[in-house]
Amino acid sequence: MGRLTPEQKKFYKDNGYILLKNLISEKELSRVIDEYDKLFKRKNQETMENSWVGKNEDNRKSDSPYTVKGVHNLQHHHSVFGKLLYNDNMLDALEDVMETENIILHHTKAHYKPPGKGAAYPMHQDYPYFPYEKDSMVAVFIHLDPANPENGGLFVYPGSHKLGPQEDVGKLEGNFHYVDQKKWPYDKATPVIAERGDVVIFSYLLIHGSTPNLSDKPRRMFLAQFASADDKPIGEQRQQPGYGWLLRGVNLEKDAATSKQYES
Ligand SMILES: O=C(O)CCC(=O)C(=O)O
Repeated sequence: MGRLTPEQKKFYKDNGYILLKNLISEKELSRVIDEYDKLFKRKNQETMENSWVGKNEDNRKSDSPYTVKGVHNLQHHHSVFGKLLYNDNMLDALEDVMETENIILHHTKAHYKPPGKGAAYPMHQDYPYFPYEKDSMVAVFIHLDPANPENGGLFVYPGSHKLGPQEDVGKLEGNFHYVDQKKWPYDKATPVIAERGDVVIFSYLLIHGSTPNLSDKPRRMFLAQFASADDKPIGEQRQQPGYGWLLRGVNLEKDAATSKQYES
């Protein structure tokens, strides 16, 4: 069932992202935020996976104010996150932008940017982390707090998804993936100003990043990555525990052989 207007669909096609309101009810959002906060509290922050620490490896230390705290695959920590993946409004919107009703999960994650100095994400494409043959992969970025340039909100280069994969400067310099920051600076990118509960869907080819959190409150987000069931990963990729979970439609490509159950 479609959800987006023809104008919204065109906006997504032209720009590679779209900001959507009212996909998630206040009741569901509050429940998610409650369990999100409990999860982050439950996990000793020292032992949590740190998704992005900037160039200084010392920032990996748990007490570093620069660290972004990350948890992957939250649906394995509390059922509320798995339920969120079946949100019909979200899946309706995904159907519209992905142009398929057969939608699989790749993974989910949460980034908690601490107040004051939570690190920035340099401009990057998600593509090099998990390239797919048909480029069907999209992210759904759910804002659990209002976001803007001051508190570490998203910045995007509208239309950059049409340029295909860009030079992966991050890989040349180290372990992460990011594009040439001089060619794609923050100050020429478009800030995505979002309210609590707003959702941004964007292509994995869209060049995007986010600024440090300079506000006095944390900036929380939940992100899920989805692909079309008939798309295939290119090359060896890091295994994701929830990978291939069908959230809507049918997977006609799925092999029934037990030996192939980890393939999409
Ligand atoms: O959490 C953020 O601010 C940015 C996350 C992001 O860009 C990503 O995970 O690809």
